[in-house]
Amino acid sequence: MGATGSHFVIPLTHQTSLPQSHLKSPRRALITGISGQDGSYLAEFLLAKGYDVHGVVRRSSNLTRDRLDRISDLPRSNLHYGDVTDASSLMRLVLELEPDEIYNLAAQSHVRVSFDNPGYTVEVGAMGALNVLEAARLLNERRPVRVYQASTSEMFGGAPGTAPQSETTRFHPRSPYGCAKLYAHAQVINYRESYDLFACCGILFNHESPRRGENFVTRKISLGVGRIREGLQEKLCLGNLEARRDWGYAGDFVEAMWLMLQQESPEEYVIATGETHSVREFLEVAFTTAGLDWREHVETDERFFRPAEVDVLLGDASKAAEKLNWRPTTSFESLARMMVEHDRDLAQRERWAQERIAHAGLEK
Ligand code: NAP
Ligand code: G4F
Repeated sequence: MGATGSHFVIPLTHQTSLPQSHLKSPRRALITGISGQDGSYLAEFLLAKGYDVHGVVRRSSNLTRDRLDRISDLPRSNLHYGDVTDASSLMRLVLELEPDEIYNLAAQSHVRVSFDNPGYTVEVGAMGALNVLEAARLLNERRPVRVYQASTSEMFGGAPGTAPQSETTRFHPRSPYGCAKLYAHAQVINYRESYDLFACCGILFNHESPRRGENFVTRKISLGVGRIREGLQEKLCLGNLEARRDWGYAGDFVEAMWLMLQQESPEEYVIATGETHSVREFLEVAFTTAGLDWREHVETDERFFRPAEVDVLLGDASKAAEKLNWRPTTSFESLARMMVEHDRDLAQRERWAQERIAHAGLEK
């Protein structure tokens, strides 16, 4: 039982990872950022493949582990308190666990927030990745380890004329977040070339799901649609509606992370759907799904615009299709509908809860 009661944090001193038994045991993966959208899907994916999954979670005053509910009682799931900015504890964890694969997903991943907190974003995204690489380098001297780094299409910057972006497109990041990720990306290649470390970068374009953080645009919209439909709010305030993104489904994208680490040699791969849509188009599908007209409910607010915008992202994932045999399975429309249906359900439960409280109040 974990330190938190209902969750499953195993104290480090209770780890069972002895090197002698390692050869016979299932493959072991360590995921930083396991409590995030991608971390939770990846953990489920790896558990289904028979892996022992270990995840790094940060201590916070509020438990943020809802996305891990489905796996929290499974015997092969293990959580450890840690932080990628804490190099020594990360090193200790990696050397004690001796994972076969490390997935570095930890980041302050919100682009707008990175303009407000650039130092922190760089500390986690850039130095955190360096700490992961250093730990992997030391482990690699003892036994082979493979590393996945969560790179991003934000590194391209989306300048006119650059779409579709592929592995050979020039990088031109336009946010502290993008710059931090580009540093990490370059270090992965440097560690590969300098130390013969099996380390890959997945250059992932936007991917969403019902588990997406609530302040990213697609989830903000699907949550807003649900609440407007249930009469819980009237308006939705957004920023730039003209920005275009290549939006895929997170459940599809985590498979690509794993596939990269199963190849003979480590390389970079763009992972994308090959379609681009504007925020306005997402609004259209999301509101129509709930029988609403977005023009009656959406307002724009300066607060949600960015000092610099990435105008158009559109990925060319033909290398991943050819070498990894990876293809997205979820269309833009299905993704938007999936998110709206999930969040209508949430809003309905919120309304019922409010009605029960109001009703109980009347009975007093
Ligand atoms: P997310 O939902 O924001 O999750 C980020 C995760 O990182 C959370 O588990 C968070 O923990 C953890 N984290 C933050 N700071 C940390 C630290 N100092 N030490 C350890 N863990 C820390 O992001 P996501 O959408 O799953 O994305 C996963 C990764 O892919 C990120 O690196 C992101 O930048 C990158 N990426 C995402 C997309 C996308 O469209 N989703 C596209 C390209 C690349 P808490 O729960 O404690 O905050
Ligand atoms: O949903 P977003 O915040 O995602 P963004 O900035 O594209 O970043 C996401 O994808 C990256 C991959 O390309 C990841 F690396 C990164 O970690 C993150 O997952 O914004 C999408 C677009 C932007 O152009 C933004 O200006 O939507 C526009 N937007 C308009 N109104 C808004 C809003 N974005 C947010 N978050 N909130 C708004 O109200």
